[in-house]
Amino acid sequence: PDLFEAPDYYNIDDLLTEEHKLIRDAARSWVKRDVSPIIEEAAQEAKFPKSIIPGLAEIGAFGPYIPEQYGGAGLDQISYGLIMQEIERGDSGVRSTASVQSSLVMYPIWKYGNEEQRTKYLPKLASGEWMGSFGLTEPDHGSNPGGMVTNFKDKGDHYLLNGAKMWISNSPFCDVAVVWAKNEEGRIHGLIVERGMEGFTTPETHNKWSLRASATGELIFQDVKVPKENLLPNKSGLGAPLGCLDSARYGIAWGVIGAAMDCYDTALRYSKERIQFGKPIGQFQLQQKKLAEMITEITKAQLLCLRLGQLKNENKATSAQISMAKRNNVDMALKIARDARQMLGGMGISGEYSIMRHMMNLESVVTYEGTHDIHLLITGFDITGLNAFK
Ligand code: TGC
Ligand code: FAD
Repeated sequence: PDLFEAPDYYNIDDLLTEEHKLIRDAARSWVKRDVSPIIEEAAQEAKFPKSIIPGLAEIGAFGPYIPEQYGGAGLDQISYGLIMQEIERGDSGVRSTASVQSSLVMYPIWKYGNEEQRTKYLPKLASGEWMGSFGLTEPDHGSNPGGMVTNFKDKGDHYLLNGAKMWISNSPFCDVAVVWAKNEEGRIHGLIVERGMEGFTTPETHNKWSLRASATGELIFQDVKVPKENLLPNKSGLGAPLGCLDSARYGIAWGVIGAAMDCYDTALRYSKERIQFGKPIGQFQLQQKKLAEMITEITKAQLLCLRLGQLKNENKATSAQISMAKRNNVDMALKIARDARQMLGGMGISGEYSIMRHMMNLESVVTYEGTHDIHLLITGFDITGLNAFK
């Protein structure tokens, strides 16, 4: 049974509205009922559990902050964060699916698309009828996406797209892909590529030890004819995909708190039940130190996210502020997962508990959406004005 109890050491619930709590609790109940019972097996078998797609749509995880007129949930940024937190308490891979759909597919269509594109794609993406993926990373361009070589040429009545994207979440089953490619002048644009277009394939990447319940793959384009109406008209340049990443990174900063909470809660419970040397292991100072540091770090991460959420709601959050929260919180969650795993001794490596799965998942989360070191350099640039990337 899923015994999870969410820690709230600083009564942060008192700072949330009734609506926030209702949305959070609905997501929490859904994760308990529909994700926790199946997720371990899905991860062991390395299969994304497609059966949860309607549930994700129902809790508002697909486009939480996209206006209701386009099928989104029309919520604020704190609600979005709370939904991500609850989903990632279940599994980072499930949160990945929701992050990609919301912030990397729906967001660019909403922000950079025209009205026809919004009405054609957003309602179907919000309901989960269509699933999306986001193609930025290439085999030779990960941290440095500005160097991408995927390109398209104007052929009069259509564009001709060539190139390849790698490490793409949801790629093996996506119906649509928002793909970033350079035009003949070398300017980056977003194109909506649909499954079924000739020359477009999505091979799955196997052999992952992390994010096993999420499907990852490539996007390959060989002379794909993309209709001209599929180009996102309202923003171009590297700032366009980076703007989507701001929204996804914000969701991750909240999401990983969920994974950390689950590891902490499991270790705390275990420490009171597991007897060694005639005492619960939670009575030993070394184990208390781990738990006390975990709850301190979770509380700090919660406060960071809440304040960032307020800034986001007021449209005042900077990209560098988001980088700081993504970096700090993922690192916090990963360290907690490692400590919690040790606290369970041998049981810590068993699939009977969620900790090892969280720990392995978080190795992807610390790498994708900008690595730990890239985010540090973004902070470094912001505070010194000196750019380490140039
Ligand atoms: P740089 O010259 O600094 O910037 C180019 C243009 O972009 C603007 N900009 C931003 N705009 C919006 N949001 C941001 N966060 C922005 N950061 C920069 C910038 O002002 C500039 O605009 P303009 O008008 O002057 O042209 O770019 P750079 O080439 O030096 O690179 C900077 C760097 C390294 C920080 C950036 O490229 C970066 O963030 N790299 C990390 C790559 C990354 O995060 N990839 C993620 C791929 S998607 C993914 O991982 C999904 S996982 C999903 C899941 O499963 O959850
Ligand atoms: P590299 O860029 O080659 O980095 C290797 C190492 O070098 C890292 O430690 C990095 O921090 C360091 N490094 C690089 N540049 C510098 C520098 N200037 N200074 C100091 N150190 C540096 N991408 C998408 O587009 N869409 C997706 O849906 C998506 N999903 C993903 C899912 C998974 C499971 C994973 C693992 C990745 C996913 N990614 C996705 C790709 C992800 O964003 C990249 O892996 C990430 O941006 C890092 O790129 P890279 O793997 O090429 O590493």
